[in-house]
Amino acid sequence: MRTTPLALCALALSVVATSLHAQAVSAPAPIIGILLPTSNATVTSPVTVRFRLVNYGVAPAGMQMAGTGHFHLVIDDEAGAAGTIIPTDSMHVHYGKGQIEVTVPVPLGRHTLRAVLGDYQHKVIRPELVSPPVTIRVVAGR
Ligand SMILES: [Cu+2]
Repeated sequence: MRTTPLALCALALSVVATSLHAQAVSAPAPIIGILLPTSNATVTSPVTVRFRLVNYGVAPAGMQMAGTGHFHLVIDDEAGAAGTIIPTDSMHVHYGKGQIEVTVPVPLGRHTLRAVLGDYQHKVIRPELVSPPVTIRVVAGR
């Protein structure tokens, strides 16, 4: 069978289209978020926080595996730049066991929560995976 130049051209185009498609499928953009509490929620402490992570993996701290990290809850602070170590205190909480839902004490009043993904060494991953801020109001329980 003879292959015409037009057929070769069509074949080449379909190979390009296939490889572009494969690239798009193999590296979809990761998404990080906080599912709970919802923005502007009024809650009592301790607060249940449920994280969301799409197109990226969760692994315990200390486990070096490409494409994975563990959650940090940052309260009333910005996330650090990529590569910086996330502090450890009551307002920068590490979930190094790979938790995706946690219960955390939060002081009374208005607070802003951010989920930040850190690598196996607790450094903000590159490029940064930081959730949109979620503002909550913590009130005294009955
Ligand atoms: Cu950490």
